[in-house]
Amino acid sequence: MSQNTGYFSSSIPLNTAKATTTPGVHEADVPLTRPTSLKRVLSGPALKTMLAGGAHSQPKTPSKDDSEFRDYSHSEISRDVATIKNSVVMHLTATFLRTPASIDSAHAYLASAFSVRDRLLQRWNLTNEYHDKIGAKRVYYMSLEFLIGRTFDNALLALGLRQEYSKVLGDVGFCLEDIIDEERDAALGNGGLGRLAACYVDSMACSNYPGWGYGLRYKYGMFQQQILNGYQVEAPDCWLDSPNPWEFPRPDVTYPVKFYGHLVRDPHSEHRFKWESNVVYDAMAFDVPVPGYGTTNVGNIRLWSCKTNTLFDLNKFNSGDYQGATGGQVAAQILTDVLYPNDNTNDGKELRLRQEYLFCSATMQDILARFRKTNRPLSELPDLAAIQLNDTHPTLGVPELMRILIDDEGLSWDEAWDITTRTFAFTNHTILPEAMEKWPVPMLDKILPRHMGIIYDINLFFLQKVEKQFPGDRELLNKISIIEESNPQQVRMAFLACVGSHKVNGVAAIHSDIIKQTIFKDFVRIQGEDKFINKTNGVSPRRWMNECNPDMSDLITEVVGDRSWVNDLTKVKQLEGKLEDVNFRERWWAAKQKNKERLAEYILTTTGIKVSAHALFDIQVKRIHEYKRQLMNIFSVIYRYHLLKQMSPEQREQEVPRVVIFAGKAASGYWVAKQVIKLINSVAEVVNSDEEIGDVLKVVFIPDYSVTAAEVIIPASDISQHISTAGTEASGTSNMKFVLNGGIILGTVDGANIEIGEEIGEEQIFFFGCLAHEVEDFRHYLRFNQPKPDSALQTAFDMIQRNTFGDAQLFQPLIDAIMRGGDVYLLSVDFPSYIEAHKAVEEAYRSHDEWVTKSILSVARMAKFSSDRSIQEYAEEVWNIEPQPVLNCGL
Ligand code: NBG
Repeated sequence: MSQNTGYFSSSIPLNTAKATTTPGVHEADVPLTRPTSLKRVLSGPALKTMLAGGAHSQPKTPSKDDSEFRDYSHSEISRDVATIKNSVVMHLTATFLRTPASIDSAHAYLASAFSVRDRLLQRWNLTNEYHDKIGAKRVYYMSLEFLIGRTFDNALLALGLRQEYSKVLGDVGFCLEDIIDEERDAALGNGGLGRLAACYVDSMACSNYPGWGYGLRYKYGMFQQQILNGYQVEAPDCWLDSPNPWEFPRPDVTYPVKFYGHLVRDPHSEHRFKWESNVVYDAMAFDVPVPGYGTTNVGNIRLWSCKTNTLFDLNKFNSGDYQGATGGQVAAQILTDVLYPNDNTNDGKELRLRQEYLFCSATMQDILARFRKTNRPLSELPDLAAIQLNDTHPTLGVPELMRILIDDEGLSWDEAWDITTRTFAFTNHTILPEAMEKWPVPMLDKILPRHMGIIYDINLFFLQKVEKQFPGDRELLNKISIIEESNPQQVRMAFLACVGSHKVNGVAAIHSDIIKQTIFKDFVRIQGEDKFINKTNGVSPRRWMNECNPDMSDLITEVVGDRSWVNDLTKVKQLEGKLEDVNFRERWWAAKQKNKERLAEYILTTTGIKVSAHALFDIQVKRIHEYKRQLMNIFSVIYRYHLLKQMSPEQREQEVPRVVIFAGKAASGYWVAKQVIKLINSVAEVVNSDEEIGDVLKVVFIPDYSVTAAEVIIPASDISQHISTAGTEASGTSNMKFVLNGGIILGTVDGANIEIGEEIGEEQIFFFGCLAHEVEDFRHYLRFNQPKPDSALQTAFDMIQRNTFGDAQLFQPLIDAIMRGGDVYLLSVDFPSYIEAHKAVEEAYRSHDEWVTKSILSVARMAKFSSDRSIQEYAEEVWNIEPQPVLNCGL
């Protein structure tokens, strides 16, 4: 913890205040004139006055047409170091009660972050005020997960204030990088789906689209993963223990959300009901600003937290029943306490259903409250609001909107249904059967009786329509019914989302095709091809290049001429012109090498393992899941170890040294995935301590994978592995991040790997394995026949079974899943071509020149995978919204 001494005595002369332009930030964004009160620089005597509480003029309460207020908002971003320093000092003293002797890096971070947030707040207000004023149509991106990671550095870069803050912190004895490290990740998501949501709100802000994310404010985010004796151990992630500068509590934005109870039919209407219940919780909003890079627009993620103070029972407390007094609070609070740690699995817990409903109900009420302010008829809701369902988790939004429109607003069923289906669109993110959300009818009926009724009606009217379209086809009706006729009956949420939406999309071309041929096959026939589209995922170049890979970013900036590529990734194409430039190539590689050294350092700190930064870095980081086949990777490592052990020292010298790096969390209840982690760590222990092997092979499992860890790991890859069984990984997004950072993919013909290959050229990617259309035949064969592992895979099995990596019994179930369990993920089928692909990688890596060419070409051709492109496609083809830059608002 660094201590500060000279902070309060420093004095900055007024004339240092100077506005400078920052690449990527528009001229007009830089304030030229500011109200006098803000020009005051609080140094020396002024600071003393401020500390005495005298220099603070009260903020003006704005009226709607207060143009002075708007000017103030618009010009607030000041770049002069003195002003920044004043605001940091102000927060240190006034917000955090620090004295010169008690400033540590944690508080230096908080004060700096709060001062950045003040700036964002001004822009946030202006953005929303402007979008309201012009009656802009907004998109609402509903997602149970937002894997945001850190915000401070991202905000500094977006506002173009990184150097200034570095200077301010440097002046008082802190290093910006250390201060950045004080921030805890907002880990409100499991993996790709949640990170995608974060990239999408970033792109909306940067591309000036009026749009908000909606989600839940979990008290405990994604658990912290510790590795003890090679096993994963979960610890709670208490990320809200210290103040969170990146949220604004909004006690005034609170909605009641009902559960349980009973229904009373409206005597005057067939479809209207009154829903009565005593179980009513309050959902309160917290707003998380999303900084826009190179624009004054600021996006927003509104997260709901279950508010509990109204549930405190004073009567019970007064009569001495303390537990009873707080019982209601405990029951409510738990709703937004934890994020379910399942990626691509649905465990059907009642609490999760209640979470989903709290989220959907509060969000629908909020969207309608905003809409009502426009005084336009409800039939025009789809002209002002587009709602995107990020997977099926927010699907209860459909019956909830129907309920409000019919029961509260008095609309007819047909009117309500028309509005609902024109408002919602749905993204499917998986076809794994275990991930398909289904809720037992009795559970839904008990918790949400009105919604169950509405779902029955939606289903009835849908089936009646289909019956007319395809008379007599009973089997078809059974197949497409929203209610599955199992015991008990289940509500198929994917079908409900599909029927309730005007567009359905998958997340990569192959995946969108697969859903049309499998789960939605009959829906395509009934509702028409046009409804089913593809929107290939993307990643934010702000975080996944500009922020995490500064050296390569500087090189790109040099080639492009400015930093505008950060908001227009098509410009990286210009890198191709540098392919023959020897000096450029060397600097490119130096940037990669520096990233590898940074990762080697990180590995040493987090695991104690020393790796050579000159080895080939071979990385697989993602959630641990059977379909992602980390097991196949570690089997190949075992085989490599075996080969190395057979060699003479001279032969080993000739090998390409390799560091195989794993990271990723397993869902706490996913036993197989946890055994895979144990196996990786057991292999690592043996290999890393084998002196004969030395640096030729190292195996590392980096604990507690997170967005922040990814920002260190991804830029350092030579090879990254994306090796899911063909047809199982809907898209993948880390594959995009790795290639964008100059790494090469070793992967299957699956998800977005395919489109990446198409864009960058097949010479730049190492494909292997069977194809998606072959998978069913192989699975069918293996259901009735024992797999025949090739000699390489058999060698890996044998080594495990000879207790080379500890007690073989621990790992036998992993082998059994292949040899006796039908090898569902086709490891035995793909292993030979996987080993061949590894050989090809090695050959290519030996030719350094060839490798550098691949690396530069790959980055140059990655424009398609910017999330800005994805968002633009959604905006134009699904949401029908336009960019609305606040800078052009003329205020
Ligand atoms: C995941 C897929 C990934 C995909 C992300 C984002 C779920 C349900 N699906 O392949 O497995 O990249 O979604 O679309 O988490």
